[in-house]
Amino acid sequence: MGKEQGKVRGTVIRSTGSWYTVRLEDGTLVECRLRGRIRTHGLKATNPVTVGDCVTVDHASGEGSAAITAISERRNYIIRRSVNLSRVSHIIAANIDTAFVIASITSPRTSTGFIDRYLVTAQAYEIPAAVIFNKCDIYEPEHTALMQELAHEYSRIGYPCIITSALTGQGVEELITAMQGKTSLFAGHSGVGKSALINAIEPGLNLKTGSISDIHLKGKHTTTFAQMHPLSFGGYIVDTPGIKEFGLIDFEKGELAMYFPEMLNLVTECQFYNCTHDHEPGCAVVAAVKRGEVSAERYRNYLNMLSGRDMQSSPWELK
Ligand SMILES: Nc1nc2c(ncn2[C@@H]2O[C@H](COP(=O)(O)OP(=O)(O)OP(=O)(O)O)[C@@H](O)[C@H]2O)c(=O)[nH]1
Ligand SMILES: [Mg+2]
Ligand SMILES: [Zn+2]
Repeated sequence: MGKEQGKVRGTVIRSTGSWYTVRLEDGTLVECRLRGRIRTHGLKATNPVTVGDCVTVDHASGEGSAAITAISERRNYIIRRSVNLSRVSHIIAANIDTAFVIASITSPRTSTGFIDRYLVTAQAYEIPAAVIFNKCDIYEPEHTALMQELAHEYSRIGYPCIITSALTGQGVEELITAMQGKTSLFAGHSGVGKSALINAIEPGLNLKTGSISDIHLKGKHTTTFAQMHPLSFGGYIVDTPGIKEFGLIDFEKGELAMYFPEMLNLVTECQFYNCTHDHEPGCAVVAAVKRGEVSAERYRNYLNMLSGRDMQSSPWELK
C-alpha cells in the first residue's frame, strides 16, 4: 500500500532462485522477482542475478510486489562452474572490493598452494586480495614462526596480511578497518573460521559456525548460495561455503607469471621472450629464486600451477 511509484536502485543481498532480497539505498529491504528478460552481458549462468549486483527495482506494479528490471554491468564476479553443464556457471557474487583468503596454519592447515592459487585468480581478474591467518590463539610456537614467515613474504609482494583470532578477538579491529565501506569476500577451506570471524566482526549476525554449517554444506553442495550481510560500520561481507580447492582460470603458460606480482617485472629480462621460467636457460625468474628475491615456495607453487599438477577437481573460479 502507498508505495511510491517508479524505479529505485539497490543491491541484491540474498537470492533463493526465484526471489531476491534487494537492499535499497535508504537501507530498506524489498523482496523482488525478476521481470522480463534481463541483460546478462554475455555470461551464461544458471542465475542471471547474484548477490552484490546493483539493480533497478520497479515498485510500480502495486500490491507490494516489486521487480528487478535491470542489472548494472558488473565490475567483477566469482563463479562456480556447474560440474555437469560444461559452459554454464553459477555466479556466487559480484562487485567485490577485496577478496580475502582465510587461512589457518593448523586445524585445518591451509597450504600455500591453495593461498597462491587464490591470489593468482584474484590477480587475473584484478580484484585486490588479502590474506587472513585465523585461529592464531591455538598456534604452537612453530606455527607462529611459520605464520610470521608467510605473512612477511605475502606483505613484501603486496598482499596485506591480518592475523586474527575469532575466539579472542585479536586482529578483529584491524580487519574492521580494512573492511570499512567496502564489499569483502571471505573464502577458504571449511573450518578455518570464516563464519566465526564474521560473527566477531558483527556479533548481531549470529552466523552458524562449526559442525552445523559443515553438515549443511555437505548435504547441499549443488546449491552454493553465498549471502551478503550489510555491516554496521559500513560495507558488506559475503560469506561463502567452504571450498576444497580453487580452480585456476584458463591461462596461457606464458601468462601465468604475470599473476605473480614479484615475477612480473623480471620476465622481460629472460633470455627467451616466451620463457615459461621452468627449464629455459637465461631465466631471470630462476636467477631471482637463487638469489632469494623470489620465494622458493611461491616458485614451487608456480611450477605446480604451470604443469597442472595441482589442478584437482575444482569448480571454483574468480572473475
Ligand atoms: N580457537 C579458535 N577456534 C576458532 C576460531 N575461528 C573459528 N574457530 C572454530 O572453528 C570451527 C569452524 O569455524 P567456522 O566459522 O564454522 O568455519 P567456516 O570457515 O565458516 O567453515 P564452513 O562454513 O564449513 O566453510 C568452529 O568450531 C569455530 O568455533 C579461532 O580464531 N580460534
Ligand atoms: Mg561458514
Ligand atoms: Zn624466465
